[in-house]
Amino acid sequence: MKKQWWHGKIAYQIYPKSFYDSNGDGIGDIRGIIEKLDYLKELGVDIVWISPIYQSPFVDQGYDISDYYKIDPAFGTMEDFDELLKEAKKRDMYILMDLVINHCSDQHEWFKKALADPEGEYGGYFYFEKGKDGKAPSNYRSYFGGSAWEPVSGTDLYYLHLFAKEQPDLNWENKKVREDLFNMVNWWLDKGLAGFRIDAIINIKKTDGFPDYEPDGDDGLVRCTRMIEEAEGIGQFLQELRTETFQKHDAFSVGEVFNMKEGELEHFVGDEGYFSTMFDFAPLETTLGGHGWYDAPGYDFIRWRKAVTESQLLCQGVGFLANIIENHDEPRGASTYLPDYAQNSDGIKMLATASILLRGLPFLYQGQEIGMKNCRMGNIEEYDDIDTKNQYQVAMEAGLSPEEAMEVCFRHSRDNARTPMQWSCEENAGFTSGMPWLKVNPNYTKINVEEEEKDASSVLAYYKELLALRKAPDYVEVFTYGDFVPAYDGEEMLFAYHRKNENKDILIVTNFGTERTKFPLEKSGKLLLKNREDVLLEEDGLILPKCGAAVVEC
Ligand code: TEU
Ligand code: CA
Repeated sequence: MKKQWWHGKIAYQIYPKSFYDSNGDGIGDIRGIIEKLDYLKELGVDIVWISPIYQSPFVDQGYDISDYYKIDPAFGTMEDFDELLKEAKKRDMYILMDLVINHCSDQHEWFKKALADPEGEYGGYFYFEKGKDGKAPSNYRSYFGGSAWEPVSGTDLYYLHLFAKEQPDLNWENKKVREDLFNMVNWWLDKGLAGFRIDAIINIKKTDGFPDYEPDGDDGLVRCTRMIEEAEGIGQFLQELRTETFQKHDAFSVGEVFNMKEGELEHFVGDEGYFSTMFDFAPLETTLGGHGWYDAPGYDFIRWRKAVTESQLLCQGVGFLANIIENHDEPRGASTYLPDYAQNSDGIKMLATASILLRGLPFLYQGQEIGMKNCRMGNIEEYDDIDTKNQYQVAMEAGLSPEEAMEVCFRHSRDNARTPMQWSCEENAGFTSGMPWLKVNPNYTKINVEEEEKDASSVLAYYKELLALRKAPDYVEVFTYGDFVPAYDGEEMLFAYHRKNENKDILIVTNFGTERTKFPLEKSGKLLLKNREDVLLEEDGLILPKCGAAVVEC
């Protein structure tokens, strides 16, 4: 495998609106990020991905961009951003932005011009289609509910939006669109950006003719991914994106890729792949329901372990996946990927050990390092997220009571990850001196950075040790390039694996069960890290209590 500058590094996602507010308006901002760079550096972070900070009407929290060349004033100015780049560089840190190019905002000037003249030049930037028998051109349901086609008043046309109606899809078949987007990407890379996280990218290739499919719900619609899955030829677009932009700058790119076709992994993340890496969503997919959040299966350790293991084995020798336990679209990992009895600080450290040492690029999400959890809201109005409001409705229509629908949101809402970062015991968790834009999780008095910095046995302290171990000069090679080899396969509640190369063999063992158990060791070893005092390495075996985790050099 070709060595790259980002191999062996640790990445961290910032959701800027909720990270740190420097001026008391209740909204996190760029200067807030600058103030916390030292905190991130000390944690062990090298690469920082910032969710969208471009000019936006915030229908979907910045994933609806109205000007790709401007910073939204809520976050600061371009000068602030340039300073962020400079300050990051000083600390040998790299900044990634979010590249949202499947769609833009309906307030983007391209779309305004397109609406004014759908037959004109800018009409060709989007998908305008004639309706069929007074109905939409096809029966797709958008990701956020309802038809993916919005009528254009005064015409017989509709425009396509796979997400909200305020997020019209850009027409990638139009060479002019691609050129404009590539120029924009290069403009940012020229500024000194290290790369991008690439949003919802699988959606850029549509199936010709927008055929109808068999409905999959009572609304007569079918999820729009049905059409995306049929589309052929996305590779050409992605290859062009890579050669015209990232490759020229040796930039890092991480794709948000759902619904990839089987057998395409190498094209996506191989040495000559479209992206440096892409997120591994296989664990997440074990938690998704068929019709919505309301029919999602509960957490199942065996299913989760199988998904992680299969992904690891699949990408071995092909490339690297980016490993996560949460992001801004998912509930908190500490509330999702742990059995109830393990939702405590030992369990959180155990999950951290299991996931951070996997083969691939670790991406932490803000607050994960202190063990932030899902946040209970009082009623649906307290949620901000467009998807949560939709899923609440979907749950109610499926016959759930309001209380049950709220419980579904508590388990799955994207706002679980978007509540303000918990910095201290002060009011509003020290996130802002003003009114936070979204509720602060009341557990901030116990779970916060300041307290955990004082406590050597905190989740935060453990994350620091874990990241330092992964990057330690003696071990970075094996943790980066070493193979993933499953261990203790027969043990029902254990997740264990080796990371191995010619020189080293590191065994990672985590006990998700309730029993204190002794496991035989083939070779003698040295304990590099443990999450509890009562994790013991003896001559002939390793003793792991419930929620125990150990890293052993064999
Ligand atoms: O998400 C893309 C995506 O596929 C989502 O539908 C995801 O499955 C959903 O959030 C689950 O509830 C990206 C961004 O990460 C997300 O925040 C944006 O809302 C979306 O694109 C549109 O830009
Ligand atoms: Ca602010």
